[in-house]
Amino acid sequence: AWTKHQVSGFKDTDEFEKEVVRHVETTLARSMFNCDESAAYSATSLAFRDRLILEWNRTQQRQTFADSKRVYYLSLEFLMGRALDNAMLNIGLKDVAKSGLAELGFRVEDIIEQEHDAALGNGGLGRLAACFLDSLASLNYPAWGYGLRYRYGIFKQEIIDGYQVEVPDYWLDFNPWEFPRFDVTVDIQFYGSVHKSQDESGKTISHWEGGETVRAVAYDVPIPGYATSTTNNLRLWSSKAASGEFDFQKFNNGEYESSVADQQRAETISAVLYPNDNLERGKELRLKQQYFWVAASLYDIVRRFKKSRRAWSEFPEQVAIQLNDTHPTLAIVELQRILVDLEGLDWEDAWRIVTATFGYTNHTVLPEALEKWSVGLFQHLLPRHLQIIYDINLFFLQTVERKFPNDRDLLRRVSIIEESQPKMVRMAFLAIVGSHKVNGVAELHSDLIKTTIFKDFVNIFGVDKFTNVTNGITPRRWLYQANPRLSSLIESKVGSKDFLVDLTLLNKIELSLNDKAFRKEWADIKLGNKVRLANYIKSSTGVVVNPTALFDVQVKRIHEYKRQQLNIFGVIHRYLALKAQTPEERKKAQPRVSIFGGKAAPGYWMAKQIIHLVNQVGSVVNNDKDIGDLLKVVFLEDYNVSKAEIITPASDISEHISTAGTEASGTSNMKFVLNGGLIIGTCDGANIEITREIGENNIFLFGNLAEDVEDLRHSHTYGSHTIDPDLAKVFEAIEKGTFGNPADFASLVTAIRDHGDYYLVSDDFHSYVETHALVDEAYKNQEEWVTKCITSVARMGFFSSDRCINEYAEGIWNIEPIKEENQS
Ligand code: 26Y
Repeated sequence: AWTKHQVSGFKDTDEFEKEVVRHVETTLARSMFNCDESAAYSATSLAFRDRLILEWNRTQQRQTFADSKRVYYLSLEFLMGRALDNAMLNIGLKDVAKSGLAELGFRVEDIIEQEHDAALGNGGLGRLAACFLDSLASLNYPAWGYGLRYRYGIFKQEIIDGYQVEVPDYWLDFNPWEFPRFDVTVDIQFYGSVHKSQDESGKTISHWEGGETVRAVAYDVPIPGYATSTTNNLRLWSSKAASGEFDFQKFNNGEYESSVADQQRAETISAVLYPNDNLERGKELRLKQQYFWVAASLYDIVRRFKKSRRAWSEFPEQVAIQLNDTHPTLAIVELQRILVDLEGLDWEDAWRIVTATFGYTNHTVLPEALEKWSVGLFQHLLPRHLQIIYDINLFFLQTVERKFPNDRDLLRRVSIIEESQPKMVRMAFLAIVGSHKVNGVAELHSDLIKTTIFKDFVNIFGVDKFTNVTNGITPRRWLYQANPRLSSLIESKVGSKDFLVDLTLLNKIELSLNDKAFRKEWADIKLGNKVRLANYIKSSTGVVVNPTALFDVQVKRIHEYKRQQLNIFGVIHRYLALKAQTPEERKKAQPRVSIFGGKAAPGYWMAKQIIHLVNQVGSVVNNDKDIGDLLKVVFLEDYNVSKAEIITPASDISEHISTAGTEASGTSNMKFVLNGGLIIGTCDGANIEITREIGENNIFLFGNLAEDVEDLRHSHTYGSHTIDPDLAKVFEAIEKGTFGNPADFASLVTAIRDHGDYYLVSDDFHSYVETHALVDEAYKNQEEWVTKCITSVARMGFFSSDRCINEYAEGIWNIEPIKEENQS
């Protein structure tokens, strides 16, 4: 009977308008007479949210009835960006909203602009998690994401006098996309001590007692699939004091400050996202965040499983848990604790369940990014977990010993506990031992982890435990949403929007390669996107750039291994070369705009120096009358997801130039090519597979190969290290003060000249500069260039996150889609 009361949401412009007005006047308690863009944004979002939540309910019901296996994606970062545009497009009602808003006196673009990015992540790893959620829902997989509801996401970056300044990103003022679930809470324990007792049969039982308790409260974010009613859930945990708002005892005694302090201490756990990307810092609060989130999520997952009244042995047939890097590795220990201490299972039975449940994705081989926690910190914060880790290690080392007797050095190398001073828990090793599959994120990376950092584990567990799932990106956000004009041009050639759900259909546009009108429209769209970016550059930096110049883009986190320093040294080299030319010679030069963007971790000195140098070079070059439009250099502040949606479609060439063997995959490389830009890159990460797909004529590769990096580094330290002569001239210019006080940039120069050039900037410089010369020449032949771009886009089908998620579903999770009956 209740079905006849089910709300169905709006279907047309009229109904949409009614919903918006209703939300303005009731939910927001404002009158339509003073409805500004911000209120219109809120009301529009609420109208869409209502719809989503109905779909969400039906999806959850359907998935529960189906009673099949679910996947849980555990990630400390979800870099979602804006939700409204994505929801409108995935639901298919953007046109309805556009006309409805127009009738109310608003432009849909302005309303979309009102939204604050959900920036709960640092970079690639967090954005990958967001693309995965979109694909999981779009492919109708029963899946939940679990993360932390940070009060402050990644900081906002301001550039002041050429330096990065960090400003807090408070984003929760009014967030229509989340549902607090004050009834879904879990109390999480920290500190305390462990006591043992014996049951009737003489079995030892461990009790973790005392310490302090913090309450986790669930906030749910609906995740709409594209062109499907499936709406999955992202559950984010927020921390608060477990004993209610105040300690009334203290409050009654007049100790107001201290009663409030307890509450604030609890709320600190989910207060802020750690802004380090690929750099581990070993802070207690970070470990607290990890356990808080993992324990709440597992409690939730186990609670759901228990409702089915199945035997524990069936847990892995109902539940797959994917660990996004080692950050959630404590989940392995926590599940073992639940099964052994709380549910009374035998250690071996429990461990079989645990290892069958978990999969671990590695995202980096950089030693400074591998998580390690001191045993002392563990003992203090999570005493029972430390015992369990020691037991896991003991049993693991026993099996190693049986397989490879008398190899003491092997045991030392693979031990989960590093016998250093102080002793450390190696989280990656724990993740490998506790999972049934370990995957890298691009072919080269997956090969590298097998032959370097996890080599011993391949010998111990066999090679089949290790696999590759090359990353992907969602074409919904990164083509349909970010580049609507290109998307509809492609649609006109493919004959439908089906390429948005089967990206391999892009190959159909290669048939139109010689279609004049198509090529003209293609070039026109790129120019339009460049004009839009040029306007943005003007309004945000004041620099005027010529939209017909070659746009050269490097936007990503600032890191020495990603080599923005190579890029800016290359720009300086170009500037010096232009300066040395006569005005007549300069006329032949290809005009360029070098565009940089990205955040530096607040404590990463070298990264901040790089930002400063880029800005200093910009202020010299951009004001040099000899140079004019031939070269402009801009640093776009506060690079984030919504800015990426403007920048990516406007690129002619983008830079993916990490030292070979250091970038696990990269995902922006895929976004740029999908948007009709070419790339210059090293043989690293997914660049290699992109080359294989699009053809080597369509990419500008340069530099040393991963296999030669070790020898080169060795020769820097032990041989004679000579700096590339062109790079030496760049250093000379810097040291002469061409770009301001040379002392400001001394560390960037000496890292290369005097401290071993770990990232091989000098070794790759010549090849880099030469390859950029090839880019200039190629760009001058616009017909050839457009051919390369169209051909590349046509061949990018492989890099959809849909393909990627299907590989995880089949090869690691063993889950099946659950579709609504009447959906095709
Ligand atoms: C330990 C902690 C400080 C830490 C925090 C964040 C360690 C690593 C990270 C983030 C890593 C990250 O973003 N890695 C990137 O993952 C992408 C998705 O797989 C890859 O494309 C990219 O190459 C890799 O750098």
